Amino acid sequence: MKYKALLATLICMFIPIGWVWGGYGVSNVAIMIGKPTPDKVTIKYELNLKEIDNQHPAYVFARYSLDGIKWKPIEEKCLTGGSIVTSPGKKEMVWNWGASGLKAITDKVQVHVSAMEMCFVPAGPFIMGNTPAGYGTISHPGNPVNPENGAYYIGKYLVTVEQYCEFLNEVGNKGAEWYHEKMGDKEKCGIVREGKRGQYAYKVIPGRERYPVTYVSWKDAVEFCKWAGLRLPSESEWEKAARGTSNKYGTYKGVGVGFKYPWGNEEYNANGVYRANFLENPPNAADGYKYTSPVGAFSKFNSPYGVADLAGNLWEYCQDWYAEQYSNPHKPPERGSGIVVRGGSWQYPPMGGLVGTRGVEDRELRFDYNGFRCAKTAATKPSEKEEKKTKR
Ligand SMILES: [Ca+2]
Repeated sequence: MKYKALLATLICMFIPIGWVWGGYGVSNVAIMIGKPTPDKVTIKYELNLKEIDNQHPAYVFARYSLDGIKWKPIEEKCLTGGSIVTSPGKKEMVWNWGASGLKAITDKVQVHVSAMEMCFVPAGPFIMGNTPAGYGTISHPGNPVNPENGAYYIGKYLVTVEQYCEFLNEVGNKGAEWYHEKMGDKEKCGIVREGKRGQYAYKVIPGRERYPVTYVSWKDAVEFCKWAGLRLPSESEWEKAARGTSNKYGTYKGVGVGFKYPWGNEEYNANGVYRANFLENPPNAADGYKYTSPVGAFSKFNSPYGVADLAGNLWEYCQDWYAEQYSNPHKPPERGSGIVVRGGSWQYPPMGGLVGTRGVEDRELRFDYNGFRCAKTAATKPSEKEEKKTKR
């Protein structure tokens, strides 16, 4: 028996390709079963996302399979050293597989690791909705309110064709529920499905990897977020990420009103420089894009927190049900007839990109002008927890 265990360990140290795999932003995944202790697995990987730092970290998430067919997320609570990573390079994390509910682990275990760029948004109030400065023009933004979100992370980019394809392949047969053949459109999305029912495989049309995924419904988006251990942003989180709290253009109730567009208050085409992908009339493609643009194509014009493409490209799904007026203090309605979308799109005029502009969408329909990005609540720092305890 001892010999077998040793052999298994050796095999795992030189594990064949295909047992472990790095998705978007990750390569050279290797696992060591029984390291550093028999009840743990060490997962080594290389993080290739170069532009990350403390304020703009990578979110790293892992999944495992015991049979190569069914995949499960390795939850954050079972993983040490994963989740938020602030520099690129060689990394490792430790999986406490007992905490994942497993009684034993064999050398058949497979692990996938992927990453996603995020931006940190600190806790604190901001001004939401239309203000005297006129930061929203349609859909009854109502009186400005100043919700106070906790700290959170929001996806730097819209979820891409490449990332969504990873999800579809990994959820196997269930992927069929979250795919629509319109996603095969090579100008507007770019995921094709091959194989028979029950054995589908999904492929990215070459060149479409970094375009945002379209023809996803709100429900598809929610499933993707769950798969990644994330969630959709609330409407107020979305808007804070877009406008910030700068007082350069005034304050309201003592809080900076932020910007009119994610990049500032200059018009979308000031000095002949296009800052986002909108529908213009005429000519339609003056900003360089007739349909969607690759994520980050306007990266000089990111939001105050570094978030790309919040204006234009695709309307973005929020977690919240839509109500015509905000309540004050802000609280999204319990139910509604549709959910909130934000930011405008490639087929909507530039007013869609004003930070206060709101739209409403059905939860189940799929269009070529809607997409999404993920969000995550930021963990309270241990020091802050301690401080609260002491105060009590
Ligand atoms: Ca355009």
